[in-house]
Amino acid sequence: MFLWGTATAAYQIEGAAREDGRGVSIWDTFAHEPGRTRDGHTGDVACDHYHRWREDVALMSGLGLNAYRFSIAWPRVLAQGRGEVNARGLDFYDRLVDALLAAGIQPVPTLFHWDLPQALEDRGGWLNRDTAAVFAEYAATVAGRLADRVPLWITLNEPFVHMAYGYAMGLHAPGHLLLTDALPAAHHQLLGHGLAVQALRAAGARQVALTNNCTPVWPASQEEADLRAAEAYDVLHNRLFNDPLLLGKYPDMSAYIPTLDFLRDGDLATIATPIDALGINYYNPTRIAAPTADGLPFADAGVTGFPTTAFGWPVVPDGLRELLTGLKARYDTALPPILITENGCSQDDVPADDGTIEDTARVAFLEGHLAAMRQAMAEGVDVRGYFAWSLLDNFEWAEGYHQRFGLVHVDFATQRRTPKRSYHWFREFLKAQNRTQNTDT
Ligand code: IFM
Repeated sequence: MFLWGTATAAYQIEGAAREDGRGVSIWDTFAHEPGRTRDGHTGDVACDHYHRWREDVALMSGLGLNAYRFSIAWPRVLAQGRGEVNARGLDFYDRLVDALLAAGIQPVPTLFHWDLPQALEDRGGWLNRDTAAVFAEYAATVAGRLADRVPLWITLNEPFVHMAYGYAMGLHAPGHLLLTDALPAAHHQLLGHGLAVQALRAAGARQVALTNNCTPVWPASQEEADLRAAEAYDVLHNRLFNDPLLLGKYPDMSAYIPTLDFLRDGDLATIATPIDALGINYYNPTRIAAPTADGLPFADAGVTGFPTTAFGWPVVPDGLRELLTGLKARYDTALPPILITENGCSQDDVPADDGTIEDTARVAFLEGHLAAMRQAMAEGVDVRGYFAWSLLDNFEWAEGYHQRFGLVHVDFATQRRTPKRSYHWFREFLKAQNRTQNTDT
């Protein structure tokens, strides 16, 4: 069955930051520090999904989805990141899973979508190798409770973004500015992934995947310096996270990373523990030029000549086809089936006087990207699912509530949910898919 879903993440929607024994995450800490997020927004309340999950499952049911990707808040399950299990935290996800299954929606949980327990950050976070093993213990704990009903698990969400924004550039929690010294945070996430795959399987999980955020990289020109910089960016954004997973080795980074002294015997074999699918999040291509003076081996030259989202990201649907066929060309038989685990756009959605929200640019975005995905499939890429980001407008990290990605509008003052035009469009699209599937069988 092709999975058609929407995706969300715990800190972006749940709220209830201090309820039922939930511990503090690095995002609670970071968002409460002055100047870290736009207008000082935090995820304390977010979409209040922790209390309104029934309404949100009903919205998904109304869409006709057969899958839902959400994330589990590690500090809700283990307030200190390890040790004593918070049963009330696990109960929440247990209820959610049951409600989804009752609605005919397959739950697809992600175990880590950036909300590391603060207690683990206090011991070095992902810079500390021990965090990898602790992550696997957490994975086993959650699977022990849910694996009887959850067939497909995702270990990490976008380890590149967590490393780059959280550890290299200081734009996300935990707010470190380490530039290329952030690399151990990538390695330990990947090691944690490999250990978690093994722990999940031991606990009865049937299928396991990891989600990478990938981007087609376009050199700003054919000049040697730009080509070299583009290759460096491709290595650090894409290959650093896909090669060890799929090929069991790191790409050559010796030109800008002098030593991989964090790498120990056996790590790469653990990271390459076979997975059942690769999650891909696609938003836009990246255009790269030779470095300026900021210590990185590349510079972002900006993609121009395309429409842009409210974030200013270029809308390039064919980039999804380019990315998928490029992955197939690069990894060939080592590439497992692909799930598009996120794809979407932010728009300044304002309700009209009659309350409707005509987000026609989002409809065009979805149409274009779905067609590009189909084209990649026609060109031989094995894609098994598509999850739109996002079900709800939510807390967009450093941008706070300023970027709306939802198919459903959320009024953050009242928590009123209003399906947008894109929600109605996606529902009709899914109905048509079902009709085709029924005719085919
Ligand atoms: O909101 C994020 C999500 O948490 C991870 N992928 C990209 C989305 C849009 O920025």
